[in-house]
Amino acid sequence: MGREEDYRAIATIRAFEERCMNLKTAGEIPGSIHLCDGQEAIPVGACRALEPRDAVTVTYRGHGWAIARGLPLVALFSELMGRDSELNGGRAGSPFFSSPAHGFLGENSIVAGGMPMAVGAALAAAHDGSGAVSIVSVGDGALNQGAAHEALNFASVFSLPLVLVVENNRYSEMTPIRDMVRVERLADRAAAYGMPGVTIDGNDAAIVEKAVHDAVARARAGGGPTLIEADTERLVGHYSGDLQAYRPSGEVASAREREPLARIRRAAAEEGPDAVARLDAIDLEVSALIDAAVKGARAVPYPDPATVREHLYA
Ligand SMILES: Cc1ncc(C[n+]2csc(CCOP(=O)(O)OP(=O)(O)O)c2C)c(N)n1
Repeated sequence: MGREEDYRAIATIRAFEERCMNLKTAGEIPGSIHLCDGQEAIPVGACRALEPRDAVTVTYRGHGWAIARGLPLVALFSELMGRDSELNGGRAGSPFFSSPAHGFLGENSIVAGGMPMAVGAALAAAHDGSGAVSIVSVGDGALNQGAAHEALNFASVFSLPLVLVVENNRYSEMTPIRDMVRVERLADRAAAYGMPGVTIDGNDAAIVEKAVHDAVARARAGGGPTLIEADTERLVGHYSGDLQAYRPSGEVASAREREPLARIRRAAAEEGPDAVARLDAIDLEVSALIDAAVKGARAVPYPDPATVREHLYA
């Protein structure tokens, strides 16, 4: 994929997320939301390395994965707005989108909760001989959960077709990862499970695509799981109400120099004004796309109150 395709895919997620924040502030999205601004190159690169039969499981910071996996923007906005969307009928909201039709097992608000689920999908794929791979994304803090240990050990022992992407944005909520972990790289932990671990630049979609492609090929061939640690930085708070007082001053400004869109723009500027103009044109197209999607979502009705007791299993 070329520079402009990367830019379009990442800019679409960025614009979606920025609009989400506006809609949240305007009261059109209920509850808190967790944005992935700055981390978009990870889902964009990863999903390019997947096939439709593969299963994707992510966290509450999963809007970017849903978009990269091809879930429709109108459905995503209307689900976020609690409307009767074609995804989960407004029941899932921001942190629990799912769409099996898109190979998207869904988001999960429980830290590391997606990992045993993804192992289950990998186990099913191995059992059925479908050749499908299960990919799961979690944050750096999630690797300290017991469920993460159990999932990785199980996947390794049974050589399951699992790819774990750890989006290392250096914070677990408001706690820096360096205060919680005594290994230099989270990828080093892979050795304890007997699986390969790699650390990559998560702000470059092509690098992510290559790493996931290699891990997927290994998994499909029966080689078992891989842990990919993708370095990145979030440009916004942990959640929509986070004032980020715990972040050193200047940290976000310096992250803005390394974020994926800024990098692509720098490369275009070196090439010349035509290349920059093409990116500007993409920005306009993306903005129109998002405007239209929000308009479409606003036209979706709210669920019928008479259905409130449907989909309950307790
Ligand atoms: C089991 C569990 N414990 C605690 C929480 C509260 N919580 C929500 S997000 C979060 C931090 C997770 O950080 P990380 O895994 O690094 O992901 P990031 O938010 O940085 O993407 C915590 C502790 C939770 N949702 N689930």
